[in-house]
Amino acid sequence: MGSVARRPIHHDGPVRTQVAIVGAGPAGLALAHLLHLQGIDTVVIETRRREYVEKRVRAGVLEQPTVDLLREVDVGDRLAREGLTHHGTTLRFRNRSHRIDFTGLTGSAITVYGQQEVVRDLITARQEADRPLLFEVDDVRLEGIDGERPQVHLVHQGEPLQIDCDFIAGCDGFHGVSRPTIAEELTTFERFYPFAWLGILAGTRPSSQELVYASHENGFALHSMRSPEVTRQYLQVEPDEDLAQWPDERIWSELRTRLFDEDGFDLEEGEIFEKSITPMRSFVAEPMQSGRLFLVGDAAHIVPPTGAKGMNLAIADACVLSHGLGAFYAEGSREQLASYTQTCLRRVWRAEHFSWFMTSMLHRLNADDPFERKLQLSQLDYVTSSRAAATSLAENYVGLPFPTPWRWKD
Ligand code: RFL
Ligand code: PHB
Repeated sequence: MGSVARRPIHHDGPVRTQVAIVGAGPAGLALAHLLHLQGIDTVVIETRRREYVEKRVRAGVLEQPTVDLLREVDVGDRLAREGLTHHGTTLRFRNRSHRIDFTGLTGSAITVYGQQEVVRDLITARQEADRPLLFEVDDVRLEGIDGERPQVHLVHQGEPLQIDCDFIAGCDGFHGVSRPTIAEELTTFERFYPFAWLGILAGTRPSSQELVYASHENGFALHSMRSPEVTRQYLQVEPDEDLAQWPDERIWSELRTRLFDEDGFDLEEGEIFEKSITPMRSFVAEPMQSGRLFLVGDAAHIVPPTGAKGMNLAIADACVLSHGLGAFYAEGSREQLASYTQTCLRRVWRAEHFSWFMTSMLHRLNADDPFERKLQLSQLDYVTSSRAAATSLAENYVGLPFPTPWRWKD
């Protein structure tokens, strides 16, 4: 099936909408929903199949402000039923566990709920609103972004289609077309890390109630989960690691070693039904807008997954853009749109710093440099023993407030 709205898109002339949204990941779908609730018309286009975006396994941690927003805009019912609320997390090093009490320190919590579940809930909302969401589009090109009437050109179901709009939201992820369209105007800031994550999904029960981040001499490991029957776990590996070198037994053995706790941690082993390798990178493109094109989410910035921030940042950007577009359509005000980049970037850079900090503190860096390891252990001792340091970590992890409300005015 190529589209979600019950009313079909006809190919006999340009389609007109207010905001064309390129990409149906968390950023694009959240933006579409927030604009719909403000009465702003959108068309969402996506290169992949619906089944593909609904099954793509990625993030799993929602910050408190993300959860609050999803609930406020009525896409939080299943999240409330199936999401796992965690009031803290464990940092494990020198084979001992140290809990960071998020709720005790900040009053907030995080929710473990798969990104693909958020995507499914938002697609359902789009379908219920009967608004257009075109899957499997090809040859997407953005034109006229410096004028008043930008256009998106694409091919849908074998036919060329032109979307005329007031604004384009580039929500097409790190490998999309939006950022390259304005590449010449962007300054980029980037860092590659000399390691990757091998991630698994396994049909095993979580061995602890909360996530465990382990910093071990063999490298980093993370014990996470998706449900009471499914765990999501990660191992630090070489950046060019070959999955074929990681049969199940090696993965379990390495997880056992790195997650070992002197006081007991019974890692349940079982069927691994998904394995993948994720490179680690930090990236920011500035500004996040040019003319009538706005970059949202991974299209503008990437964080390494150690801080669990990527999807949350994408939804925060969507919230800021929804607020700005709301102001434009309600009152003709351009001020909020003009400051979109500035409003987003302050929080984006905070998350960039936090993700870099968590990554640097927890991963095996240079094995030949014992000085570096001593610094890491000192930092770990500090964040797990000082209330001030633990509060800072907790405050960043549960999520700082979104920069704006999603709606212009009630
Ligand atoms: P997405 O999700 O990449 O969606 C972009 C969509 O655009 C489509 N697309 C196009 N559509 C139309 N025309 C084109 N020319 C197009 N080109 C591309 C794509 O098919 C896609 O559907 O970006 P978005 O919406 O900005 O969302 C960002 C998040 O997906 C990402 O930041 C997170 O997954 C990162 N992340 C995590 N984030 C968290 O908040 N918490 C976590 O716990 C967390 N863990 C993770 C993660 C990412 C990981 N990987 C695999 C990178 C763990 C991992 C392992
Ligand atoms: C996940 O469950 O996929 C997950 C959890 C925490 C992270 C990254 C990923 O920091």
